[in-house]
Amino acid sequence: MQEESVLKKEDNFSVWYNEILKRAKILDVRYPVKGVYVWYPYGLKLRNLIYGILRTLMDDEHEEVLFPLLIRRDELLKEKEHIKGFEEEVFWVTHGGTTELDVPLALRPTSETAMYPIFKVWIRSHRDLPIRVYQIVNTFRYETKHTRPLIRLREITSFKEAHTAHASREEAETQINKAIAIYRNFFDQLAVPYVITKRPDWDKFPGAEYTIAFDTLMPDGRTMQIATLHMLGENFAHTFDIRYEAEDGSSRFVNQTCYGISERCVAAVIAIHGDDRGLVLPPRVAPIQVVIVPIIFSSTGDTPSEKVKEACNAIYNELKGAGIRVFLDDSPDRPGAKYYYWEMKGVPLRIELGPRDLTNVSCTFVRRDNFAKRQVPLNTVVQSVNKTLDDIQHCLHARAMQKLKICAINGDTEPKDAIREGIIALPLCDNESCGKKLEESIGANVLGEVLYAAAHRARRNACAICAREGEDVLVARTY
Ligand code: P5A
Ligand code: ZN
Repeated sequence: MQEESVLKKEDNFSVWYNEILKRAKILDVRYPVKGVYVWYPYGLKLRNLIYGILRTLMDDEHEEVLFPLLIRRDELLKEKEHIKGFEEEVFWVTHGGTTELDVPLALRPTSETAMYPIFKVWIRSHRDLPIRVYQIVNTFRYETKHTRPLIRLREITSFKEAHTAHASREEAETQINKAIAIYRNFFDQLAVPYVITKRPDWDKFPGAEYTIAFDTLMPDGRTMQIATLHMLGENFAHTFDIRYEAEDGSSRFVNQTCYGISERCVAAVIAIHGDDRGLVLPPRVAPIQVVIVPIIFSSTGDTPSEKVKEACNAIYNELKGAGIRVFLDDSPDRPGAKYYYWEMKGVPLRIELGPRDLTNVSCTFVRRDNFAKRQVPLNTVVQSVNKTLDDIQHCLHARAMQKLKICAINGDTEPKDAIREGIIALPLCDNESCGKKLEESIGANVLGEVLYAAAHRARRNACAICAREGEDVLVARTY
């Protein structure tokens, strides 16, 4: 446990982010392939707790499946719009040993073209619908923009993709709304704030009719897309000939949706809540929720030290019995070094217990989010821990929500200046050329028409570019 310098998150977020991933042992970036990384045990525990929430939410109305990693070239190329969007991003398997393959195989960049030919054979009649499946898999994208751990990967290790097929367009629309509710619930549990927008046509998913996206605001004032939902309509159904026999005997195309989340959700948790001392993890997903640090002044086995150890063990057992993820740090390091270490790891609550606490039949709670300290009687520890963890979860969420402000542009604010701070809202008509012009003039991206943004009321007003009638869109510099 060596002590390292304090990192200023505000000064240089990018340096802070990379250093935290390393110090807190989330991801090892030394793997010698560009854009692919190694999960450390602590990082993977965090990832699994986060994905456990997602899985539970998905399992409610979806069934888990597992499709192959390899996709035949001819299948991948079938949907014209889809492949136009992905052709520059596909990794190809061309050989088996030294033999060239008859049909080159793609490593899935996403699984539409792996799943839908099989949907075709699964779906016969209206009784086979709806299909609602998901999988959590690795996908590969040959990203040419600057790669970043958890954020822009060439191997996405935790791609949660859901795919649905319905008898009617209305049902597909309803499914999109249900999925939005699921994703909102998910990010709320992570205490990650977001805005929801409908992406402009030029930025929709290749092959989709329209795309809805969740974006969060990162500490450097840029937004990161953390989830997307796509209305596919009958596009892929026509390409892959996915039809069902309706009750009246007619043959109809299915309507489809798909929606996905990657380990960017882990990046968001780390980036949004962390501070100059390291990670700050929401209790809901912290691999260790409580760390107990015994305050022992001598190691000679005198009576007070023994009593302190006993009391710490008792608290440990009680908390563990109550289902709390607790760790007792009885290593020989100094308490100060332990505080420093567990703060860096983002443990939400520290319990210190020394001889003086014992005389008061109490222990000391120190919160990771605001460093508030208080004495807690030993006989109320479990309920106090539960209450404090709930409160930390809540406070982290509230604090993060406050940081996600939207600057509504009016006469007094210059978009070019405001965009440096974060997300702006301004009226735009639905003319693509106006959107593109705006993007160029301020060096930012149109996120899209506002579907949800806490504390922002969308306005109708003259388009910021052409003065025709327009409606508020959100605009930001993006990851
Ligand atoms: C939806 C699921 C799809 O691929 N097909 C199945 C649809 N959508 S998407 O927008 O292309 O990707 C879904 C989300 O994954 C994240 N993401 C990435 N994360 C890390 N590294 C990448 N290279 C990467 N590419 C996409 C984004 O959050 C995106 O919204
Ligand atoms: Zn316009």
